Amino acid sequence: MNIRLITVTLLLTLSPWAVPALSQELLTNPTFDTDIDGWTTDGTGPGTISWEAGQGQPPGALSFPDFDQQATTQECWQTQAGNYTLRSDAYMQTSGDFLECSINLFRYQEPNCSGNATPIVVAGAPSISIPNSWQSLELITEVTPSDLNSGNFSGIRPMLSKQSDLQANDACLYDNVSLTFTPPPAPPVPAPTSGLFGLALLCALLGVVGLTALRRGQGG
Ligand SMILES: [Ca+2]
Repeated sequence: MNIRLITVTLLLTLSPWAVPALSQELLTNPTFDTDIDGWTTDGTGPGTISWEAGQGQPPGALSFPDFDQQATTQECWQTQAGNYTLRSDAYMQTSGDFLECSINLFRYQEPNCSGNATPIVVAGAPSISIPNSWQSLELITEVTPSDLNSGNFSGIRPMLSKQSDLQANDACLYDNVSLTFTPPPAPPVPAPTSGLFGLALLCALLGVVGLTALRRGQGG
């Protein structure tokens, strides 16, 4: 067995370091390559959403051509404790100087996203006000166990929205949407021993590793 591998294994086994948590992408159609399947209007706006073949990076984007509008996923996730990160590229297409294209995460009373919907960030998501250029939006929120116990945080769903429509041809375009969930770090790996005995054992094991390396060095 490789000496370095043995050393790293020993250190990981005996130290109380936490194992880093891995992020998981939740969305199934985040880049709109050929369609906007899986995305729908939330029923509150008067207009529609559509697929724009020639827009986006790479081409294929979700577009809001009409007045005040929101779009969400048909899929809903039962909320878990951890970090949720929502990202999107957004393009504010307007002949004026202001149009709000924003992203948000909504929480629901029920795990199937029924009941009251409340924006997680009450003040609203990041919005963009630079016309006719692609911007990157990002929203990160932490869900704690006490949030889940509050009884009003069972389902979670992303929301793209277009507001403050002022010009005739205003549109919000979205591409490369991403919703990732990162669970809390795993609890520290317990050391097999504790206190001075554990320290002595670590020193002894590292000594054995060092002696082996020394002998190999002398032998080779
Ligand atoms: Ca695209």
